[in-house]
Formats: sequence, structure tokens, C-alpha cells
Amino acid sequence: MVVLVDQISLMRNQKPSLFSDIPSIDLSKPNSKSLLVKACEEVGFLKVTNHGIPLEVMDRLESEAMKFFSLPQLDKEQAEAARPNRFGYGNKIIGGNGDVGWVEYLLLQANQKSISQISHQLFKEKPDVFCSAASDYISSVKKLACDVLELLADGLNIQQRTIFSKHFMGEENDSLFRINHYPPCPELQAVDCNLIGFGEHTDPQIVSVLRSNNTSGLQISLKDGTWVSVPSDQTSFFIIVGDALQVMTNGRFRSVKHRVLTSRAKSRVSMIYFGAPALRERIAPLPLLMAEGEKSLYKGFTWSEYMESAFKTRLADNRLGAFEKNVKLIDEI
Ligand code: GA4
Repeated sequence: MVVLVDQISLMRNQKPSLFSDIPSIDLSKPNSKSLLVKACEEVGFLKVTNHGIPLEVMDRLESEAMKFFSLPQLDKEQAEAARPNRFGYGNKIIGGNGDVGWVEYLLLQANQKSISQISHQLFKEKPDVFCSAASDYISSVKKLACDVLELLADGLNIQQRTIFSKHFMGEENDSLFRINHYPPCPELQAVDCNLIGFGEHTDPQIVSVLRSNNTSGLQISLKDGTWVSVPSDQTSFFIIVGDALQVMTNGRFRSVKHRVLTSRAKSRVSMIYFGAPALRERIAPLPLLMAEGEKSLYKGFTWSEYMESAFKTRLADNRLGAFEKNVKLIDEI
């Protein structure tokens, strides 16, 4: 309860405005690629409509995941205790460094082997129902992530359309999938404030594709540092620029800080696909995106180096800071 009180005082009086100007991009329109580029540059966050993924695919997985989240806490904790690694069911502990939130979640590697393993871990009876719902959903959002990245490459006038998407097309990609459940927090009824569900952070990967039920709670930080609330939309997907894409575009695209606040009365479920390269792959600014004389802002790194460093920092830390080149200093030398 101490944590709750601390967090309440932290969040009191912070009421970010609803951001109705979230770039909303209709993927069936011919101008979508230039709008995607603009949104990634200015906000690092956008919504896509006409994405071709049936609502049924989203609802099916959400309801299968809710079957697990609705089990008695003891059963879920047994599943957590039996986990051989960080994948599977988790509760309240978000990051390896003590970051906590009012959240429970399922974390998977976005490949068939992990989907099948976790399905068996969670559902002793009939694991195939969750397994097939998760496989269908993950393959659909992976394709959507690739489509969006290919449109972005087009919009940036890069000949090789797969320049970004190729990173997670290979067998060994380190892409993840996470289903977050933010249970309502009735204690908040008494005090007019919110509680942190998932603390502020950027996503380390190339791109994230997020879908939530129709409960709000997600907030993003704009360029000027103000926090705005994202209106929920369960039929659309939100695209989040990750650190790796910011690096590849040498800072042109913005890896956006975001966080989730829990609600007093409504349960929020979000499902996020995180598109990442293989651990041995190298991420660095792409020379073909740099203007003549433009300096590289980042030191290159392998994906495993980056994730290793990510696990050593807390959520709110500026994870990319350790890989920034001090361009100004170099000029002065
Ligand atoms: C934050 C964003 C995603 O939820 C996540 C998280 C990941 C994890 O849960 O394993 C991390 C966290 C997230 C950032 C720093 C590292 C990695 C926990 C952690 C301490 C799945 C992701 O990719 O990065």
C-alpha cells in the first residue's frame, strides 16, 4: 500500500489533455506514406486505419488472454513461479531493475516455438485455443509492421523497401509480444488521481504495434515535453517508433516516450508486438538517409549490446544516451 500512496502523490494534479490530434493514417490512401513519415518525425506515434486485420482476430486473442487473467491469483502466481525465464505470466514487476506498475502481463517471444511453449505453460487444458489465437494475431500484426515500415522506406525515397522490415523477417529475430492487463484499482475511487500502470519509457525495438480495448490510459510525451492522453480505439492500431528506428534514421524519426495510467473502474487490455532484429545484427544510422556532411549522432551497436544495456537501466532512463556521439564536442576538438 505504501507504493500506492507514493504513486498517488506522484500523479496528483497531473491531468493531461486528451490528444485528439494523434496522426490518423488511412493505409488505403495513396498519400499514406508521406503522412507516415511526417508523423514519425513529429510525434513518433500514430494510428493506422484500414489496416486489413479483422476485429475478430483481435477480439479472439483478447478474450483468450482474459480467460487466463481471470483465474484466481494463486493459480497465476504458480504459473509465474514455474517460469524458466522472463517469458510467460508476470505481475507488477515490469523491468529487471525494480520498476513496478499496476499491471499483470504475458510476455512471449514472437515466434511459433515460444507461442506454443507459453500456451502450454498457461493452459494445461486445451492450450491450442490460445496458441492458435496468438499465432493468427502475431502473424497479422507482424505483416502490418512490415507494411508500415515499407511504406516509410518508400516515403523516405529509399529504393530498398525492406531496409527496415528485413530486420525482423529473418528466423532469428528478437521480436517480442506482450499482453498487458491493467486491472481497475478501486482504491483510487476515494482520491481523485491515477496510478502508474506502466512507467514512462521508450520502446527499445524498431517499431511497436499496439492495440487496446476501449479503455483509455495510454499517454505519450510530445516534443515540448507535455504529456497527452491517447483516446482509445479498439478497431485501429497504434504505431510507436522505437529507439532502433530513431538510430537508423539518425534522429529523424522520434522514439516516443509513453506510459500507462490505470483507471478506477475499467480494465484495460493492450496487446503489443515489438519488431526487433536478431541479437547479432548491427544497428547504426543509415548513410543513405544522411545528407552530405551530416554527422552520425549515434555509435553503432549490435542488438544484443543494446538489450544488455537496456536491462541495466531503469525504465525512465534515457537508454539511448549511452550510444550518443557527442557531435558538438567532436566539432570543437
Ligand atoms: C519496455 C517495453 C516493453 O514492454 C518491453 C519491456 C522489456 C521486458 O519487459 O522485458 C524491458 C523494458 C521494455 C525496457 C528495458 C528492459 C527490457 C524490461 C527491461 C528492464 C517488452 C521491451 O521491449 O522493453
